[in-house]
Amino acid sequence: MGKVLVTSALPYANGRVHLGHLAGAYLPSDTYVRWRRLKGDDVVYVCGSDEHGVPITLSALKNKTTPQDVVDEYHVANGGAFASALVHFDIWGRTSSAEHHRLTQEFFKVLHAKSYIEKRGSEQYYSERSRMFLPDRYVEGVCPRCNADGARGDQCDACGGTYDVTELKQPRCALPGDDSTPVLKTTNHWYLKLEAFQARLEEYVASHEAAGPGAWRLNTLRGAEGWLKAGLRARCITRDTEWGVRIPLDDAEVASKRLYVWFDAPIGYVTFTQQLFAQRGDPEGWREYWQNPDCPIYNFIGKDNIPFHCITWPAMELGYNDGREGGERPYRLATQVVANEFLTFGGEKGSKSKGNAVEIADFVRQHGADPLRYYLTAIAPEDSDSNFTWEDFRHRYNGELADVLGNFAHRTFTFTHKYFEGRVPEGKPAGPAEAKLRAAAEAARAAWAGALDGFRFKNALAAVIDLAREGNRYFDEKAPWKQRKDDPEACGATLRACLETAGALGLGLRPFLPESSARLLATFNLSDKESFAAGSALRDARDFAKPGATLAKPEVLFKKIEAEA
Ligand code: B3M
Ligand code: ZN
Repeated sequence: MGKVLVTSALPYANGRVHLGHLAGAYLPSDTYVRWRRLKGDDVVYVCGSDEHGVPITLSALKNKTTPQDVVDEYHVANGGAFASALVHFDIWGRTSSAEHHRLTQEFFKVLHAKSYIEKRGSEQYYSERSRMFLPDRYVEGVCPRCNADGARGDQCDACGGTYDVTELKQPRCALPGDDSTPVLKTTNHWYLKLEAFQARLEEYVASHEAAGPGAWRLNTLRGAEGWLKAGLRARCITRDTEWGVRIPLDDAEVASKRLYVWFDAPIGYVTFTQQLFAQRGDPEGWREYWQNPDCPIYNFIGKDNIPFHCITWPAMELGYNDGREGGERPYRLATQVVANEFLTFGGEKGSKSKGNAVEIADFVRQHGADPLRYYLTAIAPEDSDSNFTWEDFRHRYNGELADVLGNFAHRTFTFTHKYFEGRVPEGKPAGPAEAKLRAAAEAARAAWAGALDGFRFKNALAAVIDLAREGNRYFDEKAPWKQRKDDPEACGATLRACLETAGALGLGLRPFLPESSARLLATFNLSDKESFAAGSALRDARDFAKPGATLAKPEVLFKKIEAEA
């Protein structure tokens, strides 16, 4: 039972998180955290708002407010949205905090002192009218790839292409009230020399090729390998903006520049862990998660974040380790980077500007957290993009949760109440049909645990539903409503086997549907504490249904959702 660190990508505090975010980086990590805790591991789970970046300054300009107001609003809204979906981080931090700025500057200073960061001149767009250098996002024009107008400085929404801002055709300034044509001028920026880490990163990535729990998914491996094959080059880590972490150098040019958001954001994982342990009164405790070779680190992200987690952030950690003061233990690189594909809406990626995505809090208000968690896991975009539709949600929820699992638990519990005074019957010794059902439960449990260990959440959940299907088949075959009259002892054996299976289902749901799992298991009159004593190993589901134990009144677990008019 060891220490485990889990992180979820820090969402930008520049818009409300939607189901696409939840499915990509938050629900899988929360599920995984619940799973590891169920196994008795000591898990720390960190997340928080990514509050820097030029797009936030653009939002502020557009809405005639300040970047601080923008991030204050979304930090609260997004924290609430995750909580409503029962995604429970140990800390919900903010990269605008003083501690985070301090630690980011520390990383910069160490990397700079080791000459992993250097200053270079480059040509950049400048607005004569506004008298400022323009970060890429402040320039718009015609896409050099597909000729669509309104392409952003570094990326085109129409074709998804990325390019250098200087390739943009007919560039114009994108500042509110300034659409002048920018001119190229020379300015200095600071660059992280990624090429210095090429060999070590190749080795790191290759070590995650092999099969086993440390193996990365194909999308992650291919993404990282793509960068390595192209050859790592220095990346600019500063921007012309006054919103962000100050560059900790004695240099007149730093005044109007800040560190690039992707330099500071991953450091947020560390800052938040530090803040969490400071709150717990153990200010050095974070090191046992970050600098401990026995503590695995799992990063859950969306696929667009792969290079930052598999290349740039590990490079920063390696560089920091090279320059750290004697005595400090080295940072450990991530064991697993679990990257998901996208959840789409009407076949398109959810986006704020399109307004096509469903907001988390809205969904939960309408249908509750567990139905949402069920559906997003059932269609998890693990290997390819998957599409959200309301109709499919109703179909899966009604057809699987309500009709299969909910129905099995309900008929089992109500029958026990009606004919066995609400007590788990002893019944006849188990026969071949009971043995078969138990074997199915054992097989389901092995498939479930193996899939959870391998980050295959969709398969793990399917194993639970399949077991419920098996349970229904057994119930129908045994027909206890007939057995009760012909052979009450055999009927007892049937119900006992069904109750054990219901216990296994309650346990199986636990990482996925925390509320429903608790409600199901509460029918066995065991408190959560009794069922899952802290630090205990995985409970045998049969313990839930001990002969003679009294059951609480069952409730309907999953009410059917009517089709919308
Ligand atoms: N904020 C990007 C995103 O939400 C970014 C993740 C940071 S993780 C350190 O896609
Ligand atoms: Zn384009």
